[in-house]
Amino acid sequence: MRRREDPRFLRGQGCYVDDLKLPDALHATFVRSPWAHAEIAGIERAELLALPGTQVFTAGDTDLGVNPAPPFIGIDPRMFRPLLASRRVRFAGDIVAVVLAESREQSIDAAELLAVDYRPLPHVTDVRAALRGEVLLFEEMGTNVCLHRPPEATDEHLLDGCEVVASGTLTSQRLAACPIEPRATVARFEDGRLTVWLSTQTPHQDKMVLGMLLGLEADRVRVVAPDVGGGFGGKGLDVEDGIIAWLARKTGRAVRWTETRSENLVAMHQGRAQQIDFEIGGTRTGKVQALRLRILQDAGAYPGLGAFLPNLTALMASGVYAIPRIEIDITSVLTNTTPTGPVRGAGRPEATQMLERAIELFGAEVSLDPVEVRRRNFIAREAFPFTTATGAKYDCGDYAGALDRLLERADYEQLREEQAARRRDPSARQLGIGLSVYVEVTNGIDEAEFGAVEMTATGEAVLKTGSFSQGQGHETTFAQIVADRLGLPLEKITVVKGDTDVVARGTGTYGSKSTQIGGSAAREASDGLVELAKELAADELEAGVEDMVFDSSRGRFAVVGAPGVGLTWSDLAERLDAAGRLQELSAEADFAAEQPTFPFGAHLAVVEVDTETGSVELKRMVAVDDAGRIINPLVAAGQVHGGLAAGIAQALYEELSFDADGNPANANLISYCIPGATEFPFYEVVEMETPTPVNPLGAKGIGESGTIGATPAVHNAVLDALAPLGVTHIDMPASGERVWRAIQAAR
Ligand code: MCN
Repeated sequence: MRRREDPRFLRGQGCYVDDLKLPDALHATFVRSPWAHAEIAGIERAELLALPGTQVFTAGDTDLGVNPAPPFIGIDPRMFRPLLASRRVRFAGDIVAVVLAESREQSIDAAELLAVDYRPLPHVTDVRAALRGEVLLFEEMGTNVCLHRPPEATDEHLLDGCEVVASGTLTSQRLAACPIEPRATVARFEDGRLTVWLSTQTPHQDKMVLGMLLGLEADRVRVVAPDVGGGFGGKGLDVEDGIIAWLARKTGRAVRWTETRSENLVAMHQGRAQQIDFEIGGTRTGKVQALRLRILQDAGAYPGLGAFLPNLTALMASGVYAIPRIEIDITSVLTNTTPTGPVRGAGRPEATQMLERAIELFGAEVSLDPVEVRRRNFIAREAFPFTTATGAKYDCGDYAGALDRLLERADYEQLREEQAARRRDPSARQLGIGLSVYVEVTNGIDEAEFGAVEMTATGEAVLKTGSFSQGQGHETTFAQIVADRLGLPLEKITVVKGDTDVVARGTGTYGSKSTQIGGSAAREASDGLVELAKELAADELEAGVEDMVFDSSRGRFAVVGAPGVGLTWSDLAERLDAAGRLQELSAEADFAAEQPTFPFGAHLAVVEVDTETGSVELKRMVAVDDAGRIINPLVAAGQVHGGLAAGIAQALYEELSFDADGNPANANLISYCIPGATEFPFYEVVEMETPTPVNPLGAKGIGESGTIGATPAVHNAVLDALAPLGVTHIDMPASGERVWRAIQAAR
């Protein structure tokens, strides 16, 4: 089944926030700090205000306070981010003022005229240096550490008794989510009510936070998310949106803002930025017994979700392996950089990247092939449900099965033979074969989702879902779920999402949770509607409800023993509509699962490395991804493809960095190397379905799986190619100059 939404997108008929026509709207441009760390000594606005029709607002002109971090993280409120910086800026991109004008061009020109007197301060962009606390972002705190979670009980003897111990550091570099549509916001305040059109993943949560920020009751706020051109974890209510909404109320005019690509690359939260020191120990026969981790998270200038994400890394630290003893210390630290937060995978890729490197190093120490060392440590197929030493309760899995399928498809033995042949000729481009076997958590914080199904007078169904699609294809897959339960053709199902006035409640889309909870809610609401309709049909047909049967292949209600007597959905809707009772033909459900789900898979990458230049070419990418029962194989494969691209990109291309002065070094798509289709081989995707017992669909999430598995497979492949040269460590992105330098160093 092809995606129903694609013709709209492909023909340019999508409607994004920037497409909304509001002729009377003021345009906003943010004035952002060019300094990583500075005092604001003064702001001179006379020249700017000389331009007709311009207004400027600094912290002192607003009554906006701080943007609180989510309460569950446990951050000291003294570190919360002011919506507008008042006395100090803490990263290049911090907002100092916002300028309004009648056109976008005018507001950009006017913003250039604001003269801000900055007194630069010493800055720190390196997380280990920030930990030392020589430069402090909040002096009153006396530290840059915003969150520290030591192990429950430190065991100095954790690795005692291990015959072999391997150690290292995995740096998961800073990444940009890089949605093709940057952030965009329009706000209007009319008759005491705020409407905000937002490019977001989470309309209902944004409505709640906007109400809190502006002191508005819930019924005074409406959030509408029209089409959204990608989020990848990066989108949700941000400080800019709070300011735009405040300005709409203040000025009484609609206010709009669409960021530029460069603004997006310095101001939207960034992902990963984690370093993990690991020690892995076990027996000489290759059985892992203990793992000790020290996780250092760069939270950026102000702590938010980024500070929390290493908790998910810790949860997933055992991966697909049965490791009896695991000890983890988490420290999140502030630096003078863009704040961090979720980017596709959000905390879980780091765990897999570390573990799949650690298991390789351990395997090398005990002279086992990468396949064999993994096999000796897998959680066995029969062991599920399985609780890891870190407390993750895995629902179901078959890791050995995934690896077997992968190796068969890739023809592993033959690949190793080809590699050996290349190694006999040092002038040849060397072949690297990299593996990863992963498990990840979806719906990780165990949420509920809302769904309602209503019948129209013509017998068509409308699903209102609290999930939100930024490109995942819910208009197709959620409609399939409803069509299947109601026995209606897909064309008769409409999926409505993203408007908080129309959809009663919701949590949105992230953590690959939509299908398992939003899809299950859609299913339960559909089933509820069928039960209701049975009663209504029984009334109409003057039969007992116990005698009604529903034929889900045709969407028809009939009386037992009298198959000729029956009503289709449209018959029933027509009758109820005529009686003014159509609204009775609707049902809703809130679906909460008992626990998260744990999709898993195995990936294999083949790279060719030119050992003279360091150039790396990815030749093959084979992927087995098991997300339980699949609703739509084509959509799921598309999700895997996108995920693989993102995962490969981290291994080989993408990195956000800061120069010695704390300037962002990658504020455009020339220097931030997001790859395109030409950089990727054809993917070889192998299907595998292990339905989960956790929800009625048997579905787990698939939106991030490809990303999580691919990065370590490709990273391992590059190191595998370089192994004969003595290279044992290389940071990502592992290609080009970095590979060349590693080779030189080893020589
Ligand atoms: N699906 C399926 N069978 C399953 C699981 C999923 O057919 N067993 C289908 C779903 O019905 C849905 C799609 O695959 O159409 C993804 O579903 P799911 O895994 O439930 O993930 P979500 O819908 O919750 O999407 C979130 C996930 C995340 S966290 C990021 S980040 C990400 C991703 O999806 N961002 C994306 N994929 C993206 N794809 C696009 N195009 N744009 C983004 O911003």
